[in-house]
Parts: sequence; C-alpha cells; structure tokens
Amino acid sequence: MPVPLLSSLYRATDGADPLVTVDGRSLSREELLAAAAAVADKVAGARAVAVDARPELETVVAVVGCLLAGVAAVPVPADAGAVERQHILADSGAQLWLGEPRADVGVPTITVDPGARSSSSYPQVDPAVPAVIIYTSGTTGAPKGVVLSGRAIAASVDGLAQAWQWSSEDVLVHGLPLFHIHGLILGVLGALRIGSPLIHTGRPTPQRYAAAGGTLYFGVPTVWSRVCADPSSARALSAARLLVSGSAPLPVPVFDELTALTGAAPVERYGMTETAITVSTRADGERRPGWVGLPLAGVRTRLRTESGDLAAHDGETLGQLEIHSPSLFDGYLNNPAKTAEALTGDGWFRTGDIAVIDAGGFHRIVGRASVDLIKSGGYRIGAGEVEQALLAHPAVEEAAVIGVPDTDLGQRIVAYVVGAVPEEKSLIDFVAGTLSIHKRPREIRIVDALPRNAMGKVQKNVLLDEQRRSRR
Ligand code: MLC
Ligand code: AMP
Repeated sequence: MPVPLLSSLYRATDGADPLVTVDGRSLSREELLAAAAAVADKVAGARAVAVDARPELETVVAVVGCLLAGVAAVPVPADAGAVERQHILADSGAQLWLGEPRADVGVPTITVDPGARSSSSYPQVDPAVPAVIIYTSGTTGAPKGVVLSGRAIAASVDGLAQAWQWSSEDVLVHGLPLFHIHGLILGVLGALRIGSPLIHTGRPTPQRYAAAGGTLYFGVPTVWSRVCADPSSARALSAARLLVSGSAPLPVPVFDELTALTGAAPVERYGMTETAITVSTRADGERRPGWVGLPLAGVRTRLRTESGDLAAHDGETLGQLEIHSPSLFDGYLNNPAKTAEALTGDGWFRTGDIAVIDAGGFHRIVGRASVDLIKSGGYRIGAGEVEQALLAHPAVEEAAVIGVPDTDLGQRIVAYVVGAVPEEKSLIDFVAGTLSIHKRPREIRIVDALPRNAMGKVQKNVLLDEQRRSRR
C-alpha cells in the first residue's frame, strides 16, 4: 500500500501545535484536516477545480481539500490578468472556483473557510490520478497545463527528503508564490508529506525570513540576493540548518556572500514544472558554487549534443539535458502533440536546458537552448506570450521581447515595440492587466523597425547585443 501523498496529516500528533502558518494565521494538523475535509465535501466528484492561489491560508486549505477528494487542483496565479485567468479556467475545464467571488469567473464559486470543520473521511486516492495541474509557459503561445500525479509529487519530495535529511524535526520557512511547484508542491505539499511545520511568510522578504526562525528555508536566487543586501537579516539565518536555492541559476557572488554572511553554503537544486525537482546538492555532500549537484534517488540524466549524439559526462561537454524520473508529469493537458514533442522515444523528458555533467555526476546548468524562454525572479515567462499581449494593444504594430541579464531578477523583460505608443507605463500596465503582473516588461524601447533577417525573422541576438553594448 503506497503512503498517502500528505502522509503527515494522518500521523497522530499531540496537541494543537501549528502545522501550517501563512502570513501569521495557523492551523494544527487536526484543524487543517477538518477544514480541508469541509472543502472536499463540496468539491468531491468534480474533475478539476480552480484555486485562487493567493499567499493565504485559504489556498493551502483549498488545495489539500482537493487532494483529499481526489480532484485535480488548478492553482490560478494570484497576480493573473484577465486573459491569463480566462485561459487557465477554459483550458483546464475547471468546474468550480475556490476563492473569493469574481465577476469574470463563470463557474460556481465556493469560498474557503479555514475555520470550517468536517469529520468526513475520504479513502486513499489512487496515486496515479492527476493531483495538480500547473500552468507554465512555453516559448510561444499561451501557458500549458502540466498534469502532475500524486505519485510524481511523492517521488520528488521523497528524493529531496533523502538528499536534505528533511524530517518532521525541521521547520520549513518560505514566502514563495503558491501557484508553482517551488512554493506549492515542495513548499506546501512537501512539508505536509514530511510533517515539518511550515511557516509561509506571505512575502519572501529578508526581514520576514529572519523573523521566522526556521531550520530549512526555500528561496529563488532573487530572494537570496535580497537577503544578502540586508546583512542583519542574513546573519539571523545562520541558525538555520539548510538554505536552499532553486528555480533559476544562483549567481556565484550571491552563493559566496550568503556563505560568508550565514556561515554555511546554500544547497542548490534544479527542477522544472514538468519533471519536479530532479537534481540537488546534499545536506552532507559537496556544495559547489554554480553547480546544482547529483540526481535524486530514482532519477537518471543524460546530455544530448546538437547532432543528436549523447555527450560525455566530462564536466566540459555541453548538451541538452534529458531526464528520466518517477517524478515526470503525465503530459500537457489537452495537448498530446506538445507532450510528444517534449519526450524522447524512450520516455525521457527534453528539458531544453543546456548543461554539463562531470565524471562524479555533478550537474551545472549553463543556460536555456532557446532565448525565448525567460526566467525573471524565478518565474518562467515565454517571450511569445508577452509579444502576443503587446500586439493586442491598439497602438502596437510589432513587438519583440528579450530577457536581459539583471543582477536582481536574473533576467529582466525588455520589449522592443514599433508603433505610436503613448507612454511606456501604460503599455507595461496593459501587459500586467491582461497576462499577469510578473510577466510585465520592466522596460519598453520604442523603435522605428525591428532588426529582421532575409526571411523576415526578428534577430533577437541583435537586440541582445545592443543591450550588452548599452550596459557597458
Ligand atoms: C508593479 N506592481 C504592479 C505593477 N507593477 N501592479 C500592477 N500593475 C503594474 N504595472 C506591484 C505588484 O503587484 C507588487 O505589489 C509589487 O508591485 C512588486 O511586484 P514585483 O516588482 O513584480 O515584485 P518583485 O519584487 O520583483 O518580486 C520578486 C520576487 C518574485 C522574488 C518576490 O519574483 C517572486 O516571488 N518570485 C518567485 C517565483 C517562483 O516561485 N518561481 C518558481 C517557479 S517553479 P504587491 O503589493 O503585491 O507587492 C520552478 C521549478 C523549480 O522554477 O525548480 O523550482
Ligand atoms: P519552471 O518551468 O518554472 O518550473 O522552470 C524550470 C526552469 O528553471 C528550468 O528549465 C531551468 O531553466 C530553471 N531552473 C530551475 N532550477 C534551476 C537551478 N537551480 N539553476 C539553474 N536553472 C534552474
């Protein structure tokens, strides 16, 4: 009999100690189970349910309720604009909206009450059924729904528990968004599987991290670089057992500074929505700046060169990273063609990341194969979706979007636009309001024409070169 995904919820513990705290509001194990059962009572029988995934206790109760009932939870980004929200609702076929009522949501709404209690008990859910559907960006088009089973999530969390010696003795702290795998899958479902109390800080600010007093901390590199910029908060984290970075490359200077300020090197781990977390450095192993470590238990990795051959694991030869893992997704929802494209004939996932692997099995992520997949603040953003959003503005005739290196965000979205655009800010707000706030360009450059090659294709390298020159 497999262990239920949220196994710690079924482990009798004494007392009313908080198991989950979000922005100062807490629930004990028993309270969470009973509040989530009240949600399960209302959603049972649905196929998929949308969750308004704000950084609030309600989101945790809603997602756990869906999992109890065996209903796929579809977290909707808290900062989603109208077009993105409608796309997720329509594409996922969500039958209910768990959240505050909204005029633009056409399915029945159920408000979530963390104070509700139900004594219903639910049979163990088949680990093969979809547990969550998370929308993530590709290079072009609207975000795709990544279907993750309970089995895949459990495999990734168990691999990390082993690598990090993550146990119920840990207190996990983070303040990451609750609509991606980092904050939601690892940061909430992971904690509930392991049984380590979670303190979600509402926002991932250095001061809130410092005040939380945990043993295990999660952050994206932008969070860690902001922690380093606040040395007294950074020093307060020296009492923690592990600081973990992921979702984007941790710059070596940030790794070094964090090590100097806290007295311990951060642990880095690598993952993707489609694969969950697959590679990590170990609590008791080497932590090498710029490298993300070894495959988790059950994970196999390989590199493929441009010519299609397998690349040597010699620490130097670059290749596209492919992954075989029990934590792989079940496919993109409603999109068998894209699913087939993403997998090799023998069932390995093509990550689209360029990497090297050394003879000892250590991995270094060198970059993305495509310039059109941007990582900004740890968020994955497709250049194509931002370009489409810009083109929907009546004043925009042409648009090209690039990710420019940025010390705070890793990459910053810059949009080159042709058209009689009234002012930059209105265009930025337009994208923030249709797509989502975190996908807005940080800078708009209005130009007479975009550089194109003989085939008419925009030469993004020319734009990137121009940015490089202007930063010198
Ligand atoms: C700014 N704001 C606007 C706006 N411009 N609001 C409306 N319209 C506009 N035009 C407001 C925002 O609402 C927000 O308000 C505030 O300005 C700050 O927004 P921001 O500048 O975008 O936030 P920022 O400080 O840059 O955020 C940094 C960050 C964030 C690190 C906190 O990028 C973040 O949370 N990143 C984590 C992403 C993540 O979890 N990725 C994991 C993907 S999974 P207010 O009031 O709300 O503050 C993955 C796999 C793996 O990658 O391996 O893990
Ligand atoms: P997402 O789809 O949002 O889950 O983003 C996955 C992508 O984030 C990967 O394909 C990588 O490009 C990037 N990523 C995640 N973790 C790391 C890491 N530790 N180092 C470098 N890149 C990372």
